[in-house]
Amino acid sequence: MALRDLLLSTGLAGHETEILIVLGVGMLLGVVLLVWLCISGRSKGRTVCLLGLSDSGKTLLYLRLNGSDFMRTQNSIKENSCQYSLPGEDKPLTLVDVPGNERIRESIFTKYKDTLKAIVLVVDSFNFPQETRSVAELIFDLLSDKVTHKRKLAILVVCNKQDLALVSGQDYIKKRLEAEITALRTTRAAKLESIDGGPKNQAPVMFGKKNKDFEFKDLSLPLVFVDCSARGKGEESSCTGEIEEVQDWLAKLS
Ligand SMILES: Nc1nc2c(ncn2[C@@H]2O[C@H](COP(=O)(O)OP(=O)(O)O)[C@@H](O)[C@H]2O)c(=O)[nH]1
Ligand SMILES: [Mg+2]
Repeated sequence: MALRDLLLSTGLAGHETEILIVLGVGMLLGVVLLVWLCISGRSKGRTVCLLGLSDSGKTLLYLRLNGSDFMRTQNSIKENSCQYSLPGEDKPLTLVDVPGNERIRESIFTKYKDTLKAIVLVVDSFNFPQETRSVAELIFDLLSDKVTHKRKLAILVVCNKQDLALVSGQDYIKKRLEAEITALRTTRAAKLESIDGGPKNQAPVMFGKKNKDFEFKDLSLPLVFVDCSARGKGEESSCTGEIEEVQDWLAKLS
């Protein structure tokens, strides 16, 4: 009755059907917009995973980013996660410290894939000469993953333990990894061909430039190397981590 009075007063009486159609379409558009906002909001994601081999210093770096003093850490089979606030940003990032064990790493990483924004890949610069191949394989797997490219993940390679004497710096580590990934590209491609008669069936994502040695600068993703010491120098009781470059990089993730 009230609606009819309203329509009479606005001269729209007799147009009830048209008005209902307009209202219905409006509501439908509203629902579609709401669903789209939810999906796109989720796909933006704010998770940053700390990945790396066991003992590279992921957990200590994670604790340091949380403002912690030096702590003795233990290998874990469960991830740690926390909210990490950025200056001038309302929404915090979710930092996830992913255990280094390969099998556990894969299952936990898969759990966070859909909300990933960036990866912090921690490298033990001291043990790097013995671990070059394993670190290269980890980066290779990450760069061949569709999700990495689809989500245009930002990647930070942290060359940790720079407080120790005689460690390799980021320039050397980067060059060695480029050479190792170049070699891996050849062996992996040959392996795929021998398994299923050609790389087309389950071809991983190609990265870098074709017919050219692999170089990080050829990637279409933002990938940066930094030196870091999650431990810092001096006694355990008083050492403060040198992690500013990691913090600066995180602060630039918007
Ligand atoms: N010297 C030195 N030791 C570190 C540094 N970061 C971590 N560690 C040590 O390396 C070991 C493994 O660290 P942890 O954070 O547990 O490694 P994760 O297995 O990658 O989580 C621990 O004994 C840490 O104290 C660093 O920057 N310098
Ligand atoms: Mg750990």
